[in-house]
Amino acid sequence: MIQQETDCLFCRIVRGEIPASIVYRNDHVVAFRDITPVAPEHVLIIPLKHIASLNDLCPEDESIAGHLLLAAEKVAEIIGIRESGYRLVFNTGKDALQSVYHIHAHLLGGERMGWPPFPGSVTVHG
Ligand code: DGP
Repeated sequence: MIQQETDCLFCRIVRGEIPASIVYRNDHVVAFRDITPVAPEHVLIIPLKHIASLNDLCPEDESIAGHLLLAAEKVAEIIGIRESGYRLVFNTGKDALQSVYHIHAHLLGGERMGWPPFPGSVTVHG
């Protein structure tokens, strides 16, 4: 039995209660198109298990973390950007603007990106 939350938006997508454009699914993760894409290709990869953020990932979730990364390459292949390249982003917490508290990797691609991701910003340590 996979641990889920009744009211979590992404748990509801996992259960099929909210429609989503599913790109890939296996016994551990599901990948679907972001409703507000910020790149020509923008897919979210989430675990079936409800885990709020990377900060809540436990040692027992090690295999889930691996499945998220393994799914990224499969999704990239399916949507045709495996060779052209892609970026994975895990927004975590308020400074990163995480808005849905169910771990998700944003898989972004489909055009040449910039690096660093914050052009013009000043790096402040401490
Ligand atoms: P983040 O800000 O990192 O927590 O990203 C959450 C993403 O979830 C955001 O890019 C928009 C997306 N999103 C929010 N609600 C829905 C939804 O109902 N369906 C889909 N497909 N994506 C959603």
